[in-house]
Amino acid sequence: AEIIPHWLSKQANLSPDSTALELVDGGKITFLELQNRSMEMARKLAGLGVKKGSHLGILSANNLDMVYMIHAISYLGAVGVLLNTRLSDDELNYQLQDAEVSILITDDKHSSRQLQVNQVYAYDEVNEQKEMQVTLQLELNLEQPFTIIYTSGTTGFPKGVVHTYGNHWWSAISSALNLGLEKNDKWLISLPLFHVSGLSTLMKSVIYGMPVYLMKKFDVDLVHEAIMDKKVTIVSVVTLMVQRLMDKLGSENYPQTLRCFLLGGGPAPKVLLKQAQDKKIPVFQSYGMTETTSQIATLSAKDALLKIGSAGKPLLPAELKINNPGEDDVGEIIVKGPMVTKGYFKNEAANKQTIIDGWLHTGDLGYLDEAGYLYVVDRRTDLIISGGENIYPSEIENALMKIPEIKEAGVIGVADDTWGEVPVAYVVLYESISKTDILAKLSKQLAKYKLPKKIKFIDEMPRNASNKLVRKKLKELE
Ligand code: S0N
Ligand code: AMP
Ligand code: MG
Ligand code: MG
Ligand code: MG
Repeated sequence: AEIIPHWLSKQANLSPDSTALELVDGGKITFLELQNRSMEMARKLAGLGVKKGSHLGILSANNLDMVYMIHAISYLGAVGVLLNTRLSDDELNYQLQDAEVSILITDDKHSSRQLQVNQVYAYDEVNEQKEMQVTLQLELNLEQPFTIIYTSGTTGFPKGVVHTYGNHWWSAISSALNLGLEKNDKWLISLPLFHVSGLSTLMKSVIYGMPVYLMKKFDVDLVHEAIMDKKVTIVSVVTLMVQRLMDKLGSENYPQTLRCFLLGGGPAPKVLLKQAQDKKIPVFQSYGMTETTSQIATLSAKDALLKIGSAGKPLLPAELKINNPGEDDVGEIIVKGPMVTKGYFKNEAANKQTIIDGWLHTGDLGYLDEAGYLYVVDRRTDLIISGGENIYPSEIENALMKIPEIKEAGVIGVADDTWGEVPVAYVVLYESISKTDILAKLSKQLAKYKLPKKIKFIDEMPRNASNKLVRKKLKELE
Protein backbone atom coordinates (compact mmCIF):
# COMPACT_ATOMS: atom_id res chain seq x y z
CA ALA A 1 0.00 0.00 0.00
CA GLU A 2 1.12 3.54 -0.66
CA ILE A 3 1.49 5.60 2.46
CA ILE A 4 2.01 9.36 2.68
CA PRO A 5 2.36 11.59 5.74
CA HIS A 6 -0.94 13.10 6.91
CA TRP A 7 -1.38 16.02 4.54
CA LEU A 8 -2.65 18.50 7.09
CA SER A 9 0.08 17.76 9.65
CA LYS A 10 2.64 17.96 6.87
CA GLN A 11 1.33 21.37 5.88
CA ALA A 12 1.21 22.49 9.53
CA ASN A 13 4.89 21.64 9.63
CA LEU A 14 5.88 23.11 6.25
CA SER A 15 3.86 26.31 6.42
CA PRO A 16 2.46 26.69 9.94
CA ASP A 17 1.71 30.41 9.67
CA SER A 18 0.22 30.38 6.18
CA THR A 19 -3.51 30.94 5.91
CA ALA A 20 -5.52 27.77 5.42
CA LEU A 21 -8.96 29.32 5.63
CA GLU A 22 -10.28 32.82 5.24
CA LEU A 23 -13.84 33.73 6.15
CA VAL A 24 -16.20 36.44 4.97
CA ASP A 25 -15.98 38.22 8.34
CA GLY A 26 -12.22 38.55 7.87
CA GLY A 27 -11.32 35.71 10.22
CA LYS A 28 -8.30 33.62 9.25
CA ILE A 29 -7.08 30.19 10.34
CA THR A 30 -3.49 29.07 9.76
CA PHE A 31 -2.47 25.53 8.87
CA LEU A 32 -1.07 25.05 12.36
CA GLU A 33 -4.34 26.16 13.94
CA LEU A 34 -6.31 24.02 11.51
CA GLN A 35 -4.24 21.00 12.47
CA ASN A 36 -4.60 21.66 16.19
CA ARG A 37 -8.34 22.27 16.07
CA SER A 38 -8.91 19.20 13.88
CA MET A 39 -6.84 17.00 16.19
CA GLU A 40 -8.76 18.34 19.16
CA MET A 41 -12.00 17.50 17.39
CA ALA A 42 -10.64 14.01 16.64
CA ARG A 43 -9.93 13.37 20.33
CA LYS A 44 -13.42 14.56 21.26
CA LEU A 45 -14.97 12.30 18.64
CA ALA A 46 -12.91 9.41 19.99
CA GLY A 47 -14.58 10.05 23.35
CA LEU A 48 -17.93 9.53 21.62
CA GLY A 49 -16.79 6.18 20.29
CA VAL A 50 -15.62 7.13 16.80
CA LYS A 51 -12.70 4.95 15.75
CA LYS A 52 -10.93 3.62 12.70
CA GLY A 53 -13.53 2.43 10.20
CA SER A 54 -16.51 4.11 11.92
CA HIS A 55 -18.99 5.63 9.53
CA LEU A 56 -19.72 9.14 10.69
CA GLY A 57 -22.45 11.17 9.00
CA ILE A 58 -22.13 14.93 8.58
CA LEU A 59 -25.27 16.98 7.88
CA SER A 60 -24.20 20.57 7.69
CA ALA A 61 -23.87 23.75 5.71
CA ASN A 62 -20.30 24.96 5.14
CA ASN A 63 -18.67 26.24 8.31
CA LEU A 64 -15.43 25.94 10.28
CA ASP A 65 -16.68 23.12 12.48
CA MET A 66 -17.46 21.12 9.36
CA VAL A 67 -13.91 21.64 8.10
CA TYR A 68 -12.42 20.52 11.44
CA MET A 69 -14.79 17.55 11.44
CA ILE A 70 -13.68 16.41 7.98
CA HIS A 71 -10.01 16.56 8.95
CA ALA A 72 -10.74 15.01 12.36
CA ILE A 73 -12.20 12.01 10.56
CA SER A 74 -8.92 11.55 8.72
CA TYR A 75 -6.93 11.64 11.99
CA LEU A 76 -9.12 8.79 13.28
CA GLY A 77 -9.24 6.75 10.08
CA ALA A 78 -13.02 6.95 10.20
CA VAL A 79 -15.16 7.38 7.07
CA GLY A 80 -17.16 10.58 6.57
CA VAL A 81 -20.57 10.24 4.96
CA LEU A 82 -21.37 13.70 3.66
CA LEU A 83 -25.08 14.37 3.44
CA ASN A 84 -26.95 16.88 1.28
CA THR A 85 -28.81 19.25 3.62
CA ARG A 86 -31.52 19.87 1.02
CA LEU A 87 -32.77 16.27 1.17
CA SER A 88 -35.98 15.23 2.93
CA ASP A 89 -35.88 13.15 6.12
CA ASP A 90 -36.91 10.05 4.15
CA GLU A 91 -34.12 10.55 1.65
CA LEU A 92 -31.57 11.10 4.41
CA ASN A 93 -32.75 8.04 6.32
CA TYR A 94 -32.20 5.92 3.24
CA GLN A 95 -28.61 7.13 2.90
CA LEU A 96 -27.87 6.90 6.63
CA GLN A 97 -29.01 3.31 6.70
CA ASP A 98 -27.39 2.31 3.42
CA ALA A 99 -24.06 3.82 4.47
CA GLU A 100 -24.23 2.16 7.90
CA VAL A 101 -23.81 5.45 9.71
CA SER A 102 -23.53 4.97 13.46
CA ILE A 103 -22.98 8.56 14.57
CA LEU A 104 -24.38 11.69 12.95
CA ILE A 105 -23.00 15.19 13.44
CA THR A 106 -25.18 18.14 12.45
CA ASP A 107 -25.11 21.91 12.44
CA ASP A 108 -27.72 23.73 14.54
CA LYS A 109 -30.17 24.08 11.70
CA HIS A 110 -30.47 20.31 11.25
CA SER A 111 -30.06 19.06 14.82
CA SER A 112 -33.74 18.33 15.43
CA ARG A 113 -34.59 16.48 12.24
CA GLN A 114 -36.30 13.10 12.50
CA LEU A 115 -33.44 10.84 11.54
CA GLN A 116 -32.89 7.19 12.32
CA VAL A 117 -29.45 7.15 13.89
CA ASN A 118 -28.67 6.12 17.46
CA GLN A 119 -26.22 8.87 18.22
CA VAL A 120 -26.83 12.41 16.92
CA TYR A 121 -24.73 15.36 18.08
CA ALA A 122 -24.70 19.00 17.15
CA TYR A 123 -21.24 20.57 16.81
CA ASP A 124 -21.63 22.28 20.18
CA GLU A 125 -22.22 18.95 21.86
CA VAL A 126 -19.08 17.53 20.30
CA ASN A 127 -17.10 20.62 21.30
CA GLU A 128 -18.23 20.20 24.92
CA GLN A 129 -16.74 16.69 25.12
CA LYS A 130 -13.51 15.94 26.91
CA GLU A 131 -10.60 15.00 24.71
CA MET A 132 -9.72 11.34 24.85
CA GLN A 133 -6.07 10.43 24.58
CA VAL A 134 -5.90 8.26 21.50
CA THR A 135 -3.25 7.62 18.89
CA LEU A 136 -4.07 9.73 15.88
CA GLN A 137 -3.37 8.53 12.36
CA LEU A 138 -0.36 10.56 11.16
CA GLU A 139 0.00 8.71 7.91
CA LEU A 140 -2.55 8.22 5.18
CA ASN A 141 -2.91 4.99 3.28
CA LEU A 142 -3.95 5.99 -0.22
CA GLU A 143 -6.08 2.86 -0.58
CA GLN A 144 -8.09 3.57 2.56
CA PRO A 145 -11.65 4.94 2.23
CA PHE A 146 -12.07 8.50 3.51
CA THR A 147 -15.43 9.82 2.31
CA ILE A 148 -18.75 8.55 0.94
CA ILE A 149 -21.01 10.84 -1.08
CA TYR A 150 -24.34 9.68 -2.47
CA THR A 151 -25.29 10.24 -6.07
CA SER A 152 -28.73 9.61 -7.54
CA GLY A 153 -29.23 6.47 -9.56
CA THR A 154 -31.41 5.61 -12.54
CA THR A 155 -33.57 3.31 -10.42
CA GLY A 156 -34.47 6.11 -8.05
CA PHE A 157 -32.18 4.81 -5.32
CA PRO A 158 -28.97 6.73 -4.72
CA LYS A 159 -25.59 5.01 -4.52
CA GLY A 160 -22.76 5.81 -2.12
CA VAL A 161 -19.59 6.74 -3.98
CA VAL A 162 -16.56 5.76 -1.89
CA HIS A 163 -13.52 8.04 -2.16
CA THR A 164 -10.16 6.84 -0.90
CA TYR A 165 -7.38 9.16 0.24
CA GLY A 166 -5.72 8.30 -3.06
CA ASN A 167 -8.77 9.47 -5.04
CA HIS A 168 -8.63 12.85 -3.28
CA TRP A 169 -4.85 13.04 -3.58
CA TRP A 170 -4.86 12.39 -7.31
CA SER A 171 -7.78 14.70 -7.91
CA ALA A 172 -5.85 17.54 -6.28
CA ILE A 173 -2.61 16.71 -8.11
CA SER A 174 -4.37 16.39 -11.48
CA SER A 175 -6.03 19.75 -11.07
CA ALA A 176 -2.73 21.46 -10.19
CA LEU A 177 -0.98 19.88 -13.18
CA ASN A 178 -3.65 21.43 -15.35
CA LEU A 179 -4.51 24.80 -13.79
CA GLY A 180 -1.05 25.33 -12.34
CA LEU A 181 -0.40 26.57 -8.87
CA GLU A 182 0.49 30.18 -8.24
CA LYS A 183 1.89 31.54 -5.04
CA ASN A 184 -0.94 34.02 -4.54
CA ASP A 185 -3.67 31.46 -5.22
CA LYS A 186 -6.77 31.71 -3.07
CA TRP A 187 -9.69 29.47 -3.98
CA LEU A 188 -13.26 30.43 -3.16
CA ILE A 189 -15.69 27.73 -2.02
CA SER A 190 -19.35 28.64 -1.95
CA LEU A 191 -20.41 25.26 -3.32
CA PRO A 192 -21.43 22.83 -0.61
CA LEU A 193 -18.70 20.80 1.11
CA PHE A 194 -21.11 17.85 0.96
CA HIS A 195 -20.54 17.67 -2.80
CA VAL A 196 -17.11 16.86 -4.24
CA SER A 197 -17.26 20.28 -5.91
CA GLY A 198 -16.68 21.87 -2.49
CA LEU A 199 -14.94 19.02 -0.69
CA SER A 200 -12.23 18.56 -3.34
CA THR A 201 -11.16 22.18 -2.90
CA LEU A 202 -10.71 21.65 0.82
CA MET A 203 -8.36 18.78 0.03
CA LYS A 204 -6.49 20.94 -2.47
CA SER A 205 -5.99 23.51 0.27
CA VAL A 206 -4.09 21.15 2.54
CA ILE A 207 -2.27 19.39 -0.30
CA TYR A 208 -1.12 22.64 -1.97
CA GLY A 209 -0.75 24.77 1.17
CA MET A 210 -3.25 27.17 -0.38
CA PRO A 211 -5.85 29.33 1.38
CA VAL A 212 -9.51 28.64 0.80
CA TYR A 213 -11.97 31.51 1.06
CA LEU A 214 -14.89 29.67 2.66
CA MET A 215 -18.51 30.76 2.38
CA LYS A 216 -21.49 29.30 4.17
CA LYS A 217 -23.35 29.22 0.86
CA PHE A 218 -23.43 30.93 -2.50
CA ASP A 219 -24.33 34.59 -2.17
CA VAL A 220 -23.83 36.58 -5.35
CA ASP A 221 -22.98 39.84 -3.58
CA LEU A 222 -20.41 38.23 -1.31
CA VAL A 223 -18.77 36.26 -4.11
CA HIS A 224 -18.62 39.40 -6.24
CA GLU A 225 -17.00 41.29 -3.39
CA ALA A 226 -14.49 38.52 -2.76
CA ILE A 227 -13.40 38.62 -6.40
CA MET A 228 -13.28 42.42 -6.52
CA ASP A 229 -11.65 43.16 -3.17
CA LYS A 230 -10.33 40.01 -1.51
CA LYS A 231 -7.91 38.82 -4.20
CA VAL A 232 -9.61 35.51 -4.78
CA THR A 233 -7.90 33.86 -7.79
CA ILE A 234 -10.06 30.77 -8.45
CA VAL A 235 -13.79 30.27 -7.96
CA SER A 236 -15.63 26.98 -8.45
CA VAL A 237 -19.03 27.54 -10.01
CA VAL A 238 -22.06 25.92 -11.59
CA THR A 239 -23.76 27.55 -14.58
CA LEU A 240 -26.40 29.38 -12.57
CA MET A 241 -23.71 31.10 -10.51
CA VAL A 242 -21.94 32.36 -13.64
CA GLN A 243 -25.25 33.79 -14.82
CA ARG A 244 -25.93 35.56 -11.52
CA LEU A 245 -22.35 36.82 -11.22
CA MET A 246 -22.38 38.21 -14.77
CA ASP A 247 -25.62 40.06 -14.08
CA LYS A 248 -24.06 41.52 -10.98
CA LEU A 249 -20.87 42.49 -12.81
CA GLY A 250 -22.82 44.50 -15.39
CA SER A 251 -20.43 46.64 -17.43
CA GLU A 252 -17.58 46.39 -14.92
CA ASN A 253 -14.62 44.06 -15.29
CA TYR A 254 -13.05 41.66 -12.86
CA PRO A 255 -9.55 42.47 -11.61
CA GLN A 256 -6.47 40.67 -12.99
CA THR A 257 -6.20 38.68 -9.76
CA LEU A 258 -9.11 36.48 -10.87
CA ARG A 259 -7.61 33.76 -13.05
CA CYS A 260 -10.20 31.00 -13.17
CA PHE A 261 -13.89 30.23 -12.86
CA LEU A 262 -13.84 26.45 -12.67
CA LEU A 263 -17.21 25.56 -14.17
CA GLY A 264 -18.60 22.09 -13.51
CA GLY A 265 -21.62 20.12 -12.40
CA GLY A 266 -23.45 20.15 -15.72
CA PRO A 267 -23.75 21.68 -19.17
CA ALA A 268 -23.43 25.38 -19.90
CA PRO A 269 -25.31 27.17 -22.70
CA LYS A 270 -23.00 28.35 -25.49
CA VAL A 271 -24.44 31.87 -25.36
CA LEU A 272 -23.41 32.16 -21.73
CA LEU A 273 -19.88 30.97 -22.49
CA LYS A 274 -19.66 33.50 -25.35
CA GLN A 275 -20.87 36.33 -23.12
CA ALA A 276 -18.28 35.38 -20.54
CA GLN A 277 -15.59 35.46 -23.22
CA ASP A 278 -16.69 38.89 -24.37
CA LYS A 279 -16.30 40.12 -20.84
CA LYS A 280 -12.89 38.44 -20.53
CA ILE A 281 -14.08 36.22 -17.71
CA PRO A 282 -11.73 33.23 -17.57
CA VAL A 283 -14.25 30.38 -17.57
CA PHE A 284 -12.74 26.89 -17.58
CA GLN A 285 -15.46 24.44 -18.60
CA SER A 286 -14.95 21.02 -17.02
CA TYR A 287 -16.41 17.53 -17.02
CA GLY A 288 -16.55 15.52 -13.87
CA MET A 289 -18.81 13.78 -11.43
CA THR A 290 -18.96 12.50 -7.89
CA GLU A 291 -17.42 9.23 -9.10
CA THR A 292 -14.33 11.04 -10.45
CA THR A 293 -13.80 13.02 -7.22
CA SER A 294 -14.36 16.29 -9.21
CA GLN A 295 -13.15 17.36 -12.68
CA ILE A 296 -11.56 14.71 -14.87
CA ALA A 297 -11.42 16.83 -18.05
CA THR A 298 -11.02 20.59 -18.28
CA LEU A 299 -10.89 23.18 -21.06
CA SER A 300 -8.44 25.97 -20.42
CA ALA A 301 -9.54 29.56 -20.99
CA LYS A 302 -7.06 29.92 -23.84
CA ASP A 303 -8.59 26.97 -25.70
CA ALA A 304 -12.07 28.15 -24.86
CA LEU A 305 -12.05 30.60 -27.78
CA LEU A 306 -11.50 27.84 -30.28
CA LYS A 307 -13.42 25.05 -28.63
CA ILE A 308 -16.46 26.71 -27.20
CA GLY A 309 -18.83 24.15 -25.71
CA SER A 310 -16.11 21.56 -25.18
CA ALA A 311 -15.18 20.23 -21.74
CA GLY A 312 -11.54 20.00 -22.82
CA LYS A 313 -9.09 17.15 -22.55
CA PRO A 314 -8.68 14.55 -19.83
CA LEU A 315 -6.27 15.63 -17.08
CA LEU A 316 -2.77 14.21 -17.14
CA PRO A 317 -3.25 11.12 -14.95
CA ALA A 318 -6.68 10.39 -16.48
CA GLU A 319 -7.86 8.48 -19.52
CA LEU A 320 -11.12 9.11 -21.32
CA LYS A 321 -12.61 7.22 -24.27
CA ILE A 322 -15.81 7.03 -26.21
CA ASN A 323 -17.14 3.50 -26.00
CA ASN A 324 -18.58 2.01 -29.20
CA PRO A 325 -18.99 5.30 -31.07
CA GLY A 326 -21.73 5.43 -33.67
CA GLU A 327 -21.45 6.89 -37.15
CA ASP A 328 -21.75 10.38 -35.67
CA ASP A 329 -18.79 9.49 -33.37
CA VAL A 330 -21.07 9.74 -30.35
CA GLY A 331 -20.89 7.04 -27.68
CA GLU A 332 -20.77 6.52 -23.94
CA ILE A 333 -17.99 8.39 -22.14
CA ILE A 334 -15.82 6.00 -20.16
CA VAL A 335 -13.03 7.11 -17.83
CA LYS A 336 -10.12 5.64 -15.94
CA GLY A 337 -7.56 7.02 -13.53
CA PRO A 338 -6.46 7.18 -9.91
CA MET A 339 -9.09 9.82 -9.05
CA VAL A 340 -11.90 7.52 -10.16
CA THR A 341 -13.79 5.74 -7.37
CA LYS A 342 -13.13 2.03 -6.88
CA GLY A 343 -16.85 1.56 -6.40
CA TYR A 344 -20.15 2.21 -4.70
CA PHE A 345 -20.53 1.21 -1.05
CA LYS A 346 -21.85 -2.33 -0.69
CA ASN A 347 -23.35 -2.38 -4.15
CA GLU A 348 -21.77 -5.20 -6.12
CA ALA A 349 -24.47 -5.10 -8.77
CA ALA A 350 -23.89 -1.43 -9.58
CA ASN A 351 -20.12 -1.89 -9.43
CA LYS A 352 -20.19 -4.77 -11.91
CA GLN A 353 -22.32 -2.78 -14.26
CA THR A 354 -20.40 0.48 -13.99
CA ILE A 355 -16.72 -0.46 -13.63
CA ILE A 356 -15.56 -2.79 -16.37
CA ASP A 357 -11.86 -3.65 -16.76
CA GLY A 358 -10.97 -0.60 -14.71
CA TRP A 359 -13.06 1.76 -16.84
CA LEU A 360 -15.94 3.65 -15.27
CA HIS A 361 -18.94 3.79 -17.58
CA THR A 362 -20.41 7.22 -16.96
CA GLY A 363 -23.73 6.85 -18.80
CA ASP A 364 -23.04 10.23 -20.40
CA LEU A 365 -22.89 10.51 -24.16
CA GLY A 366 -20.23 12.47 -25.97
CA TYR A 367 -17.64 12.58 -28.71
CA LEU A 368 -14.02 13.63 -29.13
CA ASP A 369 -13.09 15.96 -31.96
CA GLU A 370 -10.07 15.26 -34.19
CA ALA A 371 -7.78 16.97 -31.65
CA GLY A 372 -9.16 14.96 -28.73
CA TYR A 373 -11.39 17.59 -27.13
CA LEU A 374 -14.44 16.23 -25.35
CA TYR A 375 -17.96 17.35 -26.19
CA VAL A 376 -20.68 16.07 -23.88
CA VAL A 377 -23.82 15.81 -25.98
CA ASP A 378 -26.29 14.22 -23.63
CA ARG A 379 -26.48 13.47 -20.01
CA ARG A 380 -26.87 10.03 -18.48
CA THR A 381 -30.15 8.44 -19.34
CA ASP A 382 -32.91 10.81 -18.28
CA LEU A 383 -30.81 12.65 -15.69
CA ILE A 384 -32.15 16.12 -14.89
CA ILE A 385 -29.68 18.70 -13.55
CA SER A 386 -31.30 21.65 -11.77
CA GLY A 387 -28.90 24.32 -10.55
CA GLY A 388 -26.12 21.73 -10.26
CA GLU A 389 -28.24 19.25 -8.28
CA ASN A 390 -29.06 15.93 -9.91
CA ILE A 391 -32.55 14.49 -10.14
CA TYR A 392 -33.58 11.20 -11.68
CA PRO A 393 -37.16 11.06 -13.02
CA SER A 394 -37.63 7.69 -11.31
CA GLU A 395 -37.10 9.26 -7.87
CA ILE A 396 -40.10 11.52 -8.47
CA GLU A 397 -42.12 8.83 -10.26
CA ASN A 398 -41.64 6.44 -7.32
CA ALA A 399 -42.82 9.14 -4.92
CA LEU A 400 -45.83 9.95 -7.11
CA MET A 401 -46.81 6.29 -7.30
CA LYS A 402 -47.11 6.17 -3.50
CA ILE A 403 -50.07 8.54 -3.72
CA PRO A 404 -53.20 6.31 -3.83
CA GLU A 405 -55.12 8.52 -6.28
CA ILE A 406 -52.33 8.25 -8.86
CA LYS A 407 -52.44 5.38 -11.32
CA GLU A 408 -49.40 6.18 -13.47
CA ALA A 409 -46.64 8.76 -13.44
CA GLY A 410 -43.95 9.92 -15.85
CA VAL A 411 -41.41 12.68 -15.24
CA ILE A 412 -39.25 14.56 -17.72
CA GLY A 413 -36.80 17.45 -17.58
CA VAL A 414 -37.66 20.66 -19.40
CA ALA A 415 -35.39 23.61 -20.12
CA ASP A 416 -35.55 26.43 -17.61
CA ASP A 417 -33.94 29.86 -17.79
CA THR A 418 -32.99 29.92 -14.13
CA TRP A 419 -32.12 26.35 -13.18
CA GLY A 420 -31.03 24.96 -16.54
CA GLU A 421 -33.58 22.17 -16.35
CA VAL A 422 -36.52 21.44 -14.06
CA PRO A 423 -38.73 18.36 -13.60
CA VAL A 424 -42.28 18.25 -14.96
CA ALA A 425 -44.66 15.44 -14.01
CA TYR A 426 -47.35 13.77 -16.10
CA VAL A 427 -49.90 11.73 -14.20
CA VAL A 428 -52.85 9.49 -14.91
CA LEU A 429 -55.36 9.42 -12.05
CA TYR A 430 -57.59 6.74 -10.57
CA GLU A 431 -59.63 9.39 -8.86
CA SER A 432 -59.45 13.12 -8.59
CA ILE A 433 -56.83 14.88 -6.47
CA SER A 434 -55.65 18.48 -6.74
CA LYS A 435 -52.16 19.48 -7.85
CA THR A 436 -51.68 21.27 -4.54
CA ASP A 437 -52.43 18.07 -2.64
CA ILE A 438 -50.05 16.10 -4.83
CA LEU A 439 -47.27 18.60 -4.16
CA ALA A 440 -47.99 18.57 -0.44
CA LYS A 441 -47.64 14.79 -0.38
CA LEU A 442 -44.50 14.83 -2.50
CA SER A 443 -42.81 17.42 -0.31
CA LYS A 444 -42.88 14.98 2.60
CA GLN A 445 -40.84 12.53 0.56
CA LEU A 446 -38.60 14.62 -1.66
CA ALA A 447 -36.10 17.45 -1.43
CA LYS A 448 -37.62 20.76 -2.51
CA TYR A 449 -35.48 21.04 -5.64
CA LYS A 450 -36.98 17.73 -6.85
CA LEU A 451 -40.60 18.87 -6.69
CA PRO A 452 -42.07 19.04 -10.20
CA LYS A 453 -42.46 22.62 -11.38
CA LYS A 454 -45.59 21.59 -13.23
CA ILE A 455 -48.00 18.68 -12.91
CA LYS A 456 -50.05 17.73 -15.95
CA PHE A 457 -52.98 15.36 -15.97
CA ILE A 458 -53.25 13.07 -18.99
CA ASP A 459 -55.56 10.20 -19.89
CA GLU A 460 -52.96 7.68 -20.90
CA MET A 461 -49.25 7.23 -20.36
CA PRO A 462 -47.20 6.72 -23.55
CA ARG A 463 -45.76 3.20 -23.42
CA ASN A 464 -43.98 0.98 -25.89
CA ALA A 465 -44.86 -2.58 -26.91
CA SER A 466 -43.20 -4.00 -23.79
CA ASN A 467 -45.25 -1.61 -21.64
CA LYS A 468 -42.25 0.59 -20.77
CA LEU A 469 -42.82 4.28 -20.20
CA VAL A 470 -41.55 6.30 -23.18
CA ARG A 471 -40.35 9.60 -21.72
CA LYS A 472 -39.46 10.87 -25.19
CA LYS A 473 -43.16 10.85 -26.06
CA LEU A 474 -43.87 12.96 -22.97
CA LYS A 475 -41.30 15.47 -24.20
CA GLU A 476 -43.28 15.80 -27.41
CA LEU A 477 -46.28 16.89 -25.34
CA GLU A 478 -44.35 19.90 -23.98
C1 S0N B 1 -27.20 27.05 -7.21
C2 S0N B 1 -27.43 27.15 -5.74
C3 S0N B 1 -26.40 28.04 -5.08
C4 S0N B 1 -28.82 27.78 -5.53
O1 S0N B 1 -29.06 27.90 -4.23
P1 S0N B 1 -29.55 29.28 -3.53
O2 S0N B 1 -29.77 30.36 -4.50
O3 S0N B 1 -28.63 29.50 -2.40
O4 S0N B 1 -30.93 28.80 -3.02
P2 S0N B 1 -31.52 28.93 -1.56
O5 S0N B 1 -31.44 30.34 -1.13
O6 S0N B 1 -30.89 27.92 -0.68
O7 S0N B 1 -33.00 28.52 -1.85
C5 S0N B 1 -33.88 29.34 -2.62
C6 S0N B 1 -34.94 28.48 -3.30
O8 S0N B 1 -34.33 27.80 -4.40
C7 S0N B 1 -34.51 26.40 -4.26
N1 S0N B 1 -33.29 25.76 -4.80
C8 S0N B 1 -32.05 25.84 -4.30
N2 S0N B 1 -31.19 25.16 -5.07
C9 S0N B 1 -31.94 24.64 -6.07
C10 S0N B 1 -31.61 23.84 -7.17
N3 S0N B 1 -30.33 23.42 -7.38
N4 S0N B 1 -32.59 23.49 -8.03
C11 S0N B 1 -33.89 23.92 -7.81
N5 S0N B 1 -34.24 24.67 -6.78
C12 S0N B 1 -33.28 25.03 -5.91
C13 S0N B 1 -34.69 26.17 -2.78
O9 S0N B 1 -35.39 24.98 -2.54
C14 S0N B 1 -35.47 27.39 -2.38
O10 S0N B 1 -36.82 27.18 -2.70
P3 S0N B 1 -38.02 27.98 -1.94
O11 S0N B 1 -37.77 29.43 -2.17
O12 S0N B 1 -39.23 27.46 -2.60
O13 S0N B 1 -37.87 27.57 -0.51
C15 S0N B 1 -27.42 25.74 -5.07
O14 S0N B 1 -28.42 24.95 -5.59
C16 S0N B 1 -26.09 25.09 -5.24
O15 S0N B 1 -25.17 25.26 -4.45
N6 S0N B 1 -25.92 24.28 -6.33
C17 S0N B 1 -24.69 23.63 -6.70
C18 S0N B 1 -24.53 22.29 -6.09
C19 S0N B 1 -23.22 21.64 -6.56
O16 S0N B 1 -22.17 21.87 -5.99
N7 S0N B 1 -23.28 20.84 -7.62
C20 S0N B 1 -22.15 20.19 -8.21
C21 S0N B 1 -22.16 18.70 -7.90
N8 S0N B 1 -21.16 18.02 -8.73
C22 S0N B 1 -19.97 17.70 -8.30
O17 S0N B 1 -19.67 17.89 -7.15
C23 S0N B 1 -19.00 17.09 -9.32
C24 S0N B 1 -18.45 18.14 -10.25
C25 S0N B 1 -17.43 19.01 -9.56
O18 S0N B 1 -16.67 18.51 -8.79
C26 S0N B 1 -17.43 20.47 -9.79
C27 S0N B 1 -18.63 21.15 -9.92
C28 S0N B 1 -18.66 22.53 -10.04
C29 S0N B 1 -17.46 23.23 -10.07
C30 S0N B 1 -16.24 22.57 -9.95
C31 S0N B 1 -16.21 21.19 -9.81
C32 S0N B 1 -14.88 20.53 -9.75
O19 S0N B 1 -14.64 19.66 -10.56
O20 S0N B 1 -14.06 20.91 -8.90
P1 AMP C 1 -22.64 14.58 -10.11
O1 AMP C 1 -22.34 13.15 -9.91
O2 AMP C 1 -23.76 15.11 -9.30
O3 AMP C 1 -21.43 15.37 -9.90
O4 AMP C 1 -23.11 14.79 -11.61
C1 AMP C 1 -22.25 14.51 -12.67
C2 AMP C 1 -22.99 14.60 -13.97
O5 AMP C 1 -23.11 15.96 -14.40
C3 AMP C 1 -22.25 13.92 -15.10
O6 AMP C 1 -22.42 12.53 -15.10
C4 AMP C 1 -22.89 14.59 -16.31
O7 AMP C 1 -24.13 14.00 -16.60
C5 AMP C 1 -23.11 16.01 -15.82
N1 AMP C 1 -22.01 16.87 -16.32
C6 AMP C 1 -20.86 17.15 -15.70
N2 AMP C 1 -20.09 17.95 -16.49
C7 AMP C 1 -20.77 18.19 -17.62
C8 AMP C 1 -20.52 18.95 -18.82
N3 AMP C 1 -19.40 19.62 -19.01
N4 AMP C 1 -21.49 18.93 -19.76
C9 AMP C 1 -22.63 18.26 -19.59
N5 AMP C 1 -22.93 17.53 -18.51
C10 AMP C 1 -22.01 17.49 -17.52
MG1 MG D 1 -24.27 12.00 -9.55
MG1 MG E 1 -30.46 32.35 -1.87
MG1 MG F 1 -24.74 17.29 -10.04
